[in-house]
Amino acid sequence: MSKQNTTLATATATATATATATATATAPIPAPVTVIGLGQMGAALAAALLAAGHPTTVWNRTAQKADPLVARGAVRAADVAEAVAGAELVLVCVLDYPAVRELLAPAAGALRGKVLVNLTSGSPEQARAEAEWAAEHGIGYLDGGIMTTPPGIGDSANMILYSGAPELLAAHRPALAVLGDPVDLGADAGLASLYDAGLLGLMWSVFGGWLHATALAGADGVSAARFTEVSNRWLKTVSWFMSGYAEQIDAGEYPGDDATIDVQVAAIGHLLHAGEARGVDGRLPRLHLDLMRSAVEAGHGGDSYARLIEAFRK
Ligand code: FVH
Repeated sequence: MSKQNTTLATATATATATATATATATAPIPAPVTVIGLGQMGAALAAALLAAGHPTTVWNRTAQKADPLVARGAVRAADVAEAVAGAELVLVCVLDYPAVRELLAPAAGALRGKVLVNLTSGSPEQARAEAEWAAEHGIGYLDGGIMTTPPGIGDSANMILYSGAPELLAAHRPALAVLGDPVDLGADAGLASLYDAGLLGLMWSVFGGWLHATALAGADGVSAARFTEVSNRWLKTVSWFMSGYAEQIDAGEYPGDDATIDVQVAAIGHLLHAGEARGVDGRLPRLHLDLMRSAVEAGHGGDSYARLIEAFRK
């Protein structure tokens, strides 16, 4: 080896050793976390935390649901107060908000000074009431909306929506990021539930349209898999339309310079006709037609589809 190469090799080895030592020195030690509620979702949350090396304390009303997690290293608490004592960060994921309050009210003293992250689904009003209850008891509060199912926990491609004190999310981001990509919606604790409810509505509308269209294509022998390949590409274009329409909605102006509602009323006629000819249920496209007609009757047929926001605002 030439002198120049020897020097380069030595420098590279030194840099690698330094980088490894620095990484080792700065690698955050996974913080302890408590998980209350070990249904399908709570168990997935606890499993992801354990897999990432977080000391994890668990509690569930039906105690044996903790067994598989205890076998993987979780600590089983005897009751909620003992569970809460196990960590500064406490996640709760049970059936509904009444169950959350029923569980946590007797442990309010033990929760004081800790951070409660409520990943139970509920309404914005319930979330705001829970945040108030937590504040009254000196408990830090974040409300969360999990935008995936249990198998999707631990995948950063999936969002978990948070609202409540942003500084608490910032402080506990490393642990929460283990569960999914944390999305900060701001200080109003109700927003995670509001977004969650709205996004589920969006999902059901998409599912409905996709199932209707899949039935239509299937009537002529197209497999669901083949039709869905094309549908998924189409959804990317649709999301592009949505971004443009969102700007129109925020501006309160709906120029029909791409496709007018009048044109779409005519187009939906083809969908209805194709469905009728194949015996496919037409309730969903008729609902869309109904909404479009209300805009046309109000004199907005020349506007973009985004104008229909007004039908929903009523
Ligand atoms: N599963 C999902 O895909 C969704 C994704 C989005 C978020 N949701 C919400 O998460 C909450 C829990 O859902 P889950 O799927 O874990 O539900 P289950 O498997 O049915 O587990 C329910 C747990 O709740 C406990 N529980 C129910 N009532 C009480 C109560 N009164 N006191 C104490 N615990 C209670 C139940 O305990 P046990 O029956 O095992 O004893 C389970 O731990 C939910 O808000 C979803 O909307 C999940």
